[in-house]
Amino acid sequence: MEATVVKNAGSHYVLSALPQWNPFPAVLRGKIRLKASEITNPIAVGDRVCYCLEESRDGGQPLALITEILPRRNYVIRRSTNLSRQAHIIAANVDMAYIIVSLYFPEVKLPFLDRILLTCELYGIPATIVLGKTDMYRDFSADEIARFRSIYEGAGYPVIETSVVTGEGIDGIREVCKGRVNLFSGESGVGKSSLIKALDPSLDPKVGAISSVHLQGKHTTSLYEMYPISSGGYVIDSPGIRGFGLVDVQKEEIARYFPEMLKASADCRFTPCTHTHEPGCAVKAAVDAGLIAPERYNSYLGMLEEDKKFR
Ligand SMILES: Nc1nc2c(ncn2[C@@H]2O[C@H](COP(=O)(O)OP(=O)(O)OP(=O)(O)O)[C@@H](O)[C@H]2O)c(=O)[nH]1
Ligand SMILES: [Mg+2]
Ligand SMILES: [Zn+2]
Repeated sequence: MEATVVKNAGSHYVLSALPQWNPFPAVLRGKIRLKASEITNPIAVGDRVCYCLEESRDGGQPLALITEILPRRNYVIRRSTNLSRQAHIIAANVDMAYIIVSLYFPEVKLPFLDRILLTCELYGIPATIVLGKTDMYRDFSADEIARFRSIYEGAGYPVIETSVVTGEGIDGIREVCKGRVNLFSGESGVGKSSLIKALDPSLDPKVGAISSVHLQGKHTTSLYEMYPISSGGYVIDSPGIRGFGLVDVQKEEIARYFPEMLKASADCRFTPCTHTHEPGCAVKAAVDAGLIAPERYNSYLGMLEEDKKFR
């Protein structure tokens, strides 16, 4: 029998035979061979698995045993830091990744956002950016909101503004979530769990306060968990991401996963071109002409630098 992993609680799992919602517990017994030994979790939320039922010895409910992980269509992975060899699969078989950010409390750091976007590109997962908590800054940050939009729409990503306080953007997200498995990702305190609650008030993921000292979240959500949205579709809530080390990408390839740089690079005089010092570089020309946002280009340079340090 087949089912989807909807919750990963460390030693045990919860499965559901999607698109049905019939969550039931399951365990992984014995060894499922890991392809890459440096991956810390063999099974991630979103994985399709085969399971069998084992009669319980005390006459209770039969127990579901996971016997096989079916091949993944895609997955999102990160290393906790670039120094660590250990990687963690955030979620598998995702139709859309929503990267949730806010201009304040906590303030978005663009290089961090760009790393998550790059990872989505690397694994072929379409990404949408959610600029949340707009009720907190809409009145006095119109310029910053416009700048943010122009950077990311210019790079080819949809940007949706939301607030769970005013309800802005919630209907729109509800609509695009339908019929899909959606991942909500982003740093702690940006409002991932709050957004799930706003999409479907019958759901109750834990929501935590922002630390008044650090103006950051307190890592309230600690597990990956999929929720069925009553209007249709599924959302995976995830713990806030701290650092986002890149996995599986060679330095020469990084620029290919910035969609706007990939497009411009067709006209570079040299191939390969690192888009740093080469004469006739079309990417640098596009940055100079204001067609590629300098913020994005700087994120790219930062990734190259970091690559030099850690490899
Ligand atoms: N004003 C305002 N506050 C919000 C909004 N969305 C979330 N918050 C607040 O932000 C804080 C953090 O919200 P959570 O939903 O717990 O954030 P999270 O992203 O799930 O955080 P982690 O689980 O720690 O990763 C809570 O105090 C929420 O009430 C919003 O749209 N407007
Ligand atoms: Mg949360
Ligand atoms: Zn170039």
